Amino acid sequence: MLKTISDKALSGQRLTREDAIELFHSDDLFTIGRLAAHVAEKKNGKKAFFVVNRHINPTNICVNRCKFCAFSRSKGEDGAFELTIEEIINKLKDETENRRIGEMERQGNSNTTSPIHPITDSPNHRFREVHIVGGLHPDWSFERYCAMLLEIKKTFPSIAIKAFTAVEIDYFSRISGLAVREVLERLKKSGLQAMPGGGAEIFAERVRTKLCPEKISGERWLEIHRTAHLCGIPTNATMLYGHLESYEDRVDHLMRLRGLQDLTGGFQAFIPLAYHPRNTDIGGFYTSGIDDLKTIAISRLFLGNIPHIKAYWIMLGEKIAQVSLLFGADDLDGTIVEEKITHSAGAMTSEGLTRKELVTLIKKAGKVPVERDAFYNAVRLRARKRNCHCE
Ligand code: V47
Ligand code: SF4
Repeated sequence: MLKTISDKALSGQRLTREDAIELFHSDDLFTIGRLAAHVAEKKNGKKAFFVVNRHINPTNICVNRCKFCAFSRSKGEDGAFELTIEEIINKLKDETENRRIGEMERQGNSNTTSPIHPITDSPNHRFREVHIVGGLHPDWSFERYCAMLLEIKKTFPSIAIKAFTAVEIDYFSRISGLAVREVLERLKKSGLQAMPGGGAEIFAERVRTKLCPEKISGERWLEIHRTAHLCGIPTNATMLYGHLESYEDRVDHLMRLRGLQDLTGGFQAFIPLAYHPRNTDIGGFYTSGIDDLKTIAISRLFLGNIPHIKAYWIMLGEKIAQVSLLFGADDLDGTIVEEKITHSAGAMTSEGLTRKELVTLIKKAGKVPVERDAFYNAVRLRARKRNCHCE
């Protein structure tokens, strides 16, 4: 039944809108998965990427209050929080110290007051990336965000800063009176090196207005990513699925991303985000494992021009994320450390994984773990064990 689509995928031809809709309606998960795995292997071989990173949410106070978001609060509401720049720096310092100490202990040196041994300060055990996203705070100035990045970069020059969704960039433009391009240039000067893919949700207007009436439109989201790419800032793209959208809406979303990527080539990875229903205004259900795997696989098949498909283990669960590596995904994201957005909405995963746990998940899927930086460069290519680029 999927013969024509299979032939296209195997010969490297682009799938059409109709092909993708047919795949979403198909029950033949194994065929779809096998095709996606074939395409993924052609792109990235047996490699599966991961990153030693940390998520930071500077505040959950947000003027948008999207209907699917259980993380945000209004100012003064119970559970609202705001981090100072010093608190953000301390969170990063704590983790850096913990990693160093943990490594010393593994080497039988638990004297934490001794100077840092060069091996314990090895690239393997340092954060490569900090991922910063938060609410649209009604009182914070754009200067405060720039100061935050400057301080992080000054304190941790080797950690790449991936920060702020297009929704935040649009907000910075409005509160500062600067054009989006100027906002991005200022942030870049302050240390911004990449942007995450959040805020895309689902572009289709009919659904978007129900999900997040206050949020920027899909067109604006795409325009901001286009500008970021033109400024030399690589970005990711996401799609929130499993709520009110139809398969047609999902395919429309993928088509618009593929179209922009044709123009700029600036997307590094696509990340399907599985909707979590707890404590949200729209309620609904968790996604199924079948839908998760199918969505990953179809994304791989459809988005031939985006290099990486990320299986975000926080939302998929460790086990489905691991299986996704056999269904077209080639990246598990990272150690994360502290995750608040999905956990506010009922995520059942832990808030972080260790580097070793990520390596084990990948190896047990029969893939070769590759620790990467924020730009998909392997951080360490020297293989101590056969088939592994990261130990
Ligand atoms: O923008 C909010 C989503 C996003 C819910 O680019 C929800 O590398 C599920 O974008 N159920 C933030 N999802 C997360 C995100 C992300 C995560 C990891 C890596 C990257 C990357 C980006 O989470 C939000 C929104 O789309 N979200 N509420 C919810 N109830
Ligand atoms: Fe605010 Fe983002 Fe939550 Fe929407 S999803 S309410 S913009 S924090």
